[in-house]
Amino acid sequence: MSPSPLPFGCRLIDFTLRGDERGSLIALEAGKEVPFEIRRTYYIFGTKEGVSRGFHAHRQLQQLLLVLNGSCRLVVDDGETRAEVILDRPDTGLLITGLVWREMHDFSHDCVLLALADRPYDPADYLRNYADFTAAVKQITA
Ligand code: T46
Repeated sequence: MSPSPLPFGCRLIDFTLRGDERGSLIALEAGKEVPFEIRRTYYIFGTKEGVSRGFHAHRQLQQLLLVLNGSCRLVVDDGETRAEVILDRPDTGLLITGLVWREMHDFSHDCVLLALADRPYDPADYLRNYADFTAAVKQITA
């Protein structure tokens, strides 16, 4: 987990592990563990060694990211604070809301990264250029 302060709009959420003698189960419900209505889910797996992903921010999208298996390193950045978060256990998720630049690195070969999102896919919601991202941050903080 990240020992440094997280950017504005980012929060780590610990999920309740419902384990018994058979193994483990985690339940995620909108309005409970997930603080928004879930409109979309997607997952990233089979990421090739050395490949990084992301490198964008979202104008509106809220997401909860967690690994179902394996690990990866996330870089999150609100234009002022930049932090690294290692996701390596299925009982912790990273909530990202607001204007946050995100990058994903160091995927383990067995990593399955799950995203729960509050909106359908919309390419227009992406800021794919860091300069456009910082300009958008300046606009909302002006
Ligand atoms: C994010 C990080 C964590 C779709 O058709 N529908 C979808 O819902 C998504 C997420 C992607 N796509 C298509 C668009 C691209 O042709 O799948 C392809 C790969 O998407 P992208 O390059 O955006 O993937 P990442 O890993 O760079 O970013 C993704 C999410 O797009 C993004 O919202 O926050 O994971």
